[in-house]
Amino acid sequence: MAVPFTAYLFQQGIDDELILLLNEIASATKEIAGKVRKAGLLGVLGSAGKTNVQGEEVQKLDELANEILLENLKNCGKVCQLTSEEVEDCLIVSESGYSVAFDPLDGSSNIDVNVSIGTIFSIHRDSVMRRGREQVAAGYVIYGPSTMLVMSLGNGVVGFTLDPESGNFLLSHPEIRMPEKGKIYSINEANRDKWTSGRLRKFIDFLKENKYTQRYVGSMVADVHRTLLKGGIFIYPADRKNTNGKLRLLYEAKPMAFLVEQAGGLSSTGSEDILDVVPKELHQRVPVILGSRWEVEKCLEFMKEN
Ligand code: AHM
Ligand code: MG
Repeated sequence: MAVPFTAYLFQQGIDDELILLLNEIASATKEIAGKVRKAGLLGVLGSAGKTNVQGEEVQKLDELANEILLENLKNCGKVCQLTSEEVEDCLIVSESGYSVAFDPLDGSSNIDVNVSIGTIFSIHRDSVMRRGREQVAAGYVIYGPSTMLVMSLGNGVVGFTLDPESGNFLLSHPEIRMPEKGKIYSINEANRDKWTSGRLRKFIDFLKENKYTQRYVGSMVADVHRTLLKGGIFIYPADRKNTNGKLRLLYEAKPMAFLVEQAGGLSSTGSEDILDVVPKELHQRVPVILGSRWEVEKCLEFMKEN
């Protein structure tokens, strides 16, 4: 019998506060998974008719997922600060404890078309405004054909699959290690002419010449999940429209970079390791390059060439 999530946490020698907090995240995401599964029947598809702090259109399910996470985490008694993609300011809950940054429902453009979406979370002691290397835990839940919770406590990466019968997350991937080199690149190539780095175009051409194939879901959780399991490279670069890239440091780039590096891969903004970036703003964006060591190193070599 596969190990249930809570039993796994008790085996890790982490403090009870963190166990409780991670359990809260697991139960909130199970609730979100339930809504996602029945979205077309619950009348929660489509736009909520407003834009968020970042000027992006908010979907009804974005809002619902955000409320579920905020409610669970505010009331668990272990959290001092909460930061969400959907909320402008950091919510101060208490003086000390853990801080959580989350993207309640990543991949918003895929909600209405029944394509994988997810929740991403990053946990620090006290403040989220810390370098990614200092995360005590990070992970995501992918709402795909299976619902999976993938997480790192800083000692490798593990994956749990939600068992619909028992309603438990069960350990299905006890050790996720990325291949050193893959065969897939993942980037929104429609933006090619807008990328600010011409050298990135050369790198993508190099991958094509070397028989790589392309996969791009447009949900970071799904694209990173595949990259973790199959290797290769995922890139969301700076372009003329998004001069620092599109993805947010605190609840997209930093937790995913932590997972990738814990699984033996690499991450970079193009100029430094994502895990070394010191956050300056809550909703700060950074260019993201992450994946297998071989491809990320090769990409950085190309980016440095004149
Ligand atoms: P979201 O948090 O509003 O859903 O936006 C983030 C998403 C990522 O999941 C994905 O990697 C990216 O946006 C896709 O953007 P694009 O459609 O520009 O390729
Ligand atoms: Mg997102």
